Amino acid sequence: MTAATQWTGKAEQGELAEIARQIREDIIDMVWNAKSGHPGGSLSAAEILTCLYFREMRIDPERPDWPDRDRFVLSKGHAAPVLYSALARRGYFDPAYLPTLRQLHSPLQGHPHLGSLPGIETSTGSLGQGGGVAVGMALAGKLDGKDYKVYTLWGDGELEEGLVWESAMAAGHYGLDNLIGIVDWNGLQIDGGITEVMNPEPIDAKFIAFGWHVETADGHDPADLCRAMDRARGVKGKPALVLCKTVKGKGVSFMEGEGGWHGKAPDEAQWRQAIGELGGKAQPISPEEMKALVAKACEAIPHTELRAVASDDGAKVASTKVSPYVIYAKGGEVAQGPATREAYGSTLADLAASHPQLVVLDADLSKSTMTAEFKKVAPARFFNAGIAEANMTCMGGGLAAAGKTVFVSTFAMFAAGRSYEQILNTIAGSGFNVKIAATHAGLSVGEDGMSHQMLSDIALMRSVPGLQVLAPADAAEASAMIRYLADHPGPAYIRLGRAKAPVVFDSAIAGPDYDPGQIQILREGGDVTLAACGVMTGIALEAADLLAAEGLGARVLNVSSIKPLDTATLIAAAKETGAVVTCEEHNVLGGLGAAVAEVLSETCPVPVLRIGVQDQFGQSGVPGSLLKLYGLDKEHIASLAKKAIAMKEVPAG
Ligand SMILES: Cc1ncc(C[n+]2csc(CCOP(=O)(O)OP(=O)(O)O)c2C)c(N)n1
Repeated sequence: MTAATQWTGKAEQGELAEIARQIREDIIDMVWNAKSGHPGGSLSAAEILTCLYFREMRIDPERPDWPDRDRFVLSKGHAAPVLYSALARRGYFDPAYLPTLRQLHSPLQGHPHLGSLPGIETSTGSLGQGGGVAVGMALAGKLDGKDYKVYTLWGDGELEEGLVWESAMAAGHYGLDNLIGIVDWNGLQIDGGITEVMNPEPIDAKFIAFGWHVETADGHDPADLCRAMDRARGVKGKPALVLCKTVKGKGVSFMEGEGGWHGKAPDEAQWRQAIGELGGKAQPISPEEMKALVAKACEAIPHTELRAVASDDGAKVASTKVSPYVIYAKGGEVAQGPATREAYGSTLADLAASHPQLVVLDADLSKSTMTAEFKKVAPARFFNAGIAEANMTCMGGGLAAAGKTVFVSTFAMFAAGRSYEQILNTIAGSGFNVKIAATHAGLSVGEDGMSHQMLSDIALMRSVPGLQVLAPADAAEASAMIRYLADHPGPAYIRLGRAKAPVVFDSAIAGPDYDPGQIQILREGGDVTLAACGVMTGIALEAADLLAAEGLGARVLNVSSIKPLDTATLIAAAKETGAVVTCEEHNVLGGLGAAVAEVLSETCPVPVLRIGVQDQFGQSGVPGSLLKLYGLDKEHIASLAKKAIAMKEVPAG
């Protein structure tokens, strides 16, 4: 690699070609040292990023978080080498560390990861997600009255992703003239030419039809590119696209226009040849030098560690007292109160005035999710994403990136199902402050039947690192949770119901001491533990009454945080009662029962039996009948509790 040149301030037009040359040399060197990576689509974008980072964007490498900065989202995240080189050459970090790309412990991950390197605005790599994030950032700019611009770079093959068009539609709909999309129009994807694999042409006409202004440019001519970018910056009332004609592998003779160089590293001879063609000098790095360089990079580049696992770091101290907020009287029937989604809507509306950073998104279900309540009182901070849940999730990420506390809402089926991978990669993968409020979860959706009864969301969501997974027992607890989430940054999933919910808690539970990470003991008992969440908590209390009538003491736990799980209180209950029954309105695979069984089998093996849907689909019916049909009723809980008690009495062996 040549000397660690860093440019400060805006480059002169005449310098741009030299900067792009340097970036190409970096790309080849990085991929050679990594022995893997994506040279083709990085080389094709060298002038595009040069133009952005050295002429167009209002940025300050000394202040990567400067609120007024222009933002760049590399939606085609596999081109990380070109981004890393541009950031380093522009002064975000020392270019000497570029060769550590993809090495274990290096902050230069294979795809951009928010927090690993200064200047990265969001985690990307899963194609199609950058546009929605850029839309969210642009919406935040409008909300805050800021004049920054948001740029996002798509690959032309990436345009085959439906999600790109969801974001393009949203940008057009909201008239985001602070958003500039760029397409690296190199004509190749992995399996061949874009027109052979799945033709996204005509690209310009499609964007125009989505309400965009379109510029075209020679993506390798810095002057032409900058002119097109300048024109795009000046567009008013609509988003602008700069369609950049490029050559994949540009600058290296044997890579140019060759699809095979999409994701492949050169061998030594090819590396030497490529560096030579680019006018540089091949400088090998020994394994020892590389190790030392990674260690230095780790120290020198400010970065956060990859987010820690949050599965068992809930309450550290076991709860010992029965919750003072339980209002269900022994021996009765739990009264039915408001649905948890009703509490969601009214609490959001309540918080609107005191939380000016609160923003709410919905996907054409605001009257059902109850976010319409928030819209009534804070219309400027409510955005409808249309029937485009995955894009809504990404938009939430972009708004959160700009400092908003974001609640995104739709039915659990679409929140956790349709948007699973956006939650995983964009929201949790970036650690964004986005709360996924998923209503209409579980069997109690009722008559809509199977397609709307999400029974797998807890399983999906608890496997997302760093995501809090909550399921309130009733409306009072749902309200307490929403208040808590509004004040505690970080990604979270909250599972809410459609139907009237059993009333378990007094509304006073929503006090400043409320901590969803703490299991609440609802009833003391020494013979068996009933660990429940969501609507099943109230039913578990009724089951405890049935057991009491037979002289059996059931300790009832409200495990409304499935992750992090309050293992201290759970293990104490398992030890003291010797048997556990879990109760959830969810598939028995992967949900609360699985979480409890995992912890107890590793710490305190006692019989654990699971009430829930037995790996089946639901059907239409009224909620109460459905719960009974699938065995989610007090009689079945009581009978399983007796079975669990009998199991602990069987001598081992
Ligand atoms: C959602 C998703 N699907 C598949 C991939 C695997 N993948 C990585 S790059 C790529 C081809 C991208 O082609 P294009 O957008 O034209 O990028 P370029 O040629 O500019 O590198 C594919 C399929 C991915 N990263 N994300």
